Amino acid sequence: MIIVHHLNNSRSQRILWLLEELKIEYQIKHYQRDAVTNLAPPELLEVHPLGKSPMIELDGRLIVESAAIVEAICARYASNMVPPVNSDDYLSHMELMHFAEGSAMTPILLALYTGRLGEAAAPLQPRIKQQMVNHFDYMEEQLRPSGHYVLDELSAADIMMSFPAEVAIAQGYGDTRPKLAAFVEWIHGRKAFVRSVEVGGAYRFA
Ligand SMILES: N[C@@H](CCC(=O)N[C@@H](CS)C(=O)NCC(=O)O)C(=O)O
Repeated sequence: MIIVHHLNNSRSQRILWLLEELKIEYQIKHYQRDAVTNLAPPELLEVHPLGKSPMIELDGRLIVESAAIVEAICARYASNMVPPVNSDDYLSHMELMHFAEGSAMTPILLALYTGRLGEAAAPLQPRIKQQMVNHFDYMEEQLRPSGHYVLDELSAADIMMSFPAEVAIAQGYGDTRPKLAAFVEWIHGRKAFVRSVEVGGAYRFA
């Protein structure tokens, strides 16, 4: 049995999307962001010292970090969503699984936090903006003619890349990145994604 500790409007949405795609039975424990600070509620800290979402329980084992969660679910239920270990595609898979959180989210979060500093952050903004553009260009360029990352059908990398791609589109970077815009449109049109929003609660990037 899988339990998803799901924070509204968060990276946790892609875990619900994956589980809906796989039609696996699971339960959701819902957590709501604070209306003023937008931070996770203290209840998430009672689950794990990081207090972040997503987290899942897989047969009683708590797993944190989106990429580890996606890998664990795919290893158990959907090995076809990860390329064979010794293939070149597997290296591309690993690169993007790490890129999605380790690289793409860095300028996104820097922009979010420095945006609250007003003029004090002005000297940092050109570098942050340049890094966002660079990372979003790479995300555009890495999409295959089929519209997917790594494989020509839905794979674990698509699940991980969905969140930074959604942020890019929501922030207006899709106008000059048509493949990225089409990728997000494709995700949002999938029945499994629509169901994931129905069960997860309103999602501002959908
Ligand atoms: N690298 C982690 C990031 C987890 C993370 O930062 N989650 C955010 C939601 S998008 C969160 O829980 N934020 C609430 C808070 O920090 O209070 C992952 O991919 O799971």
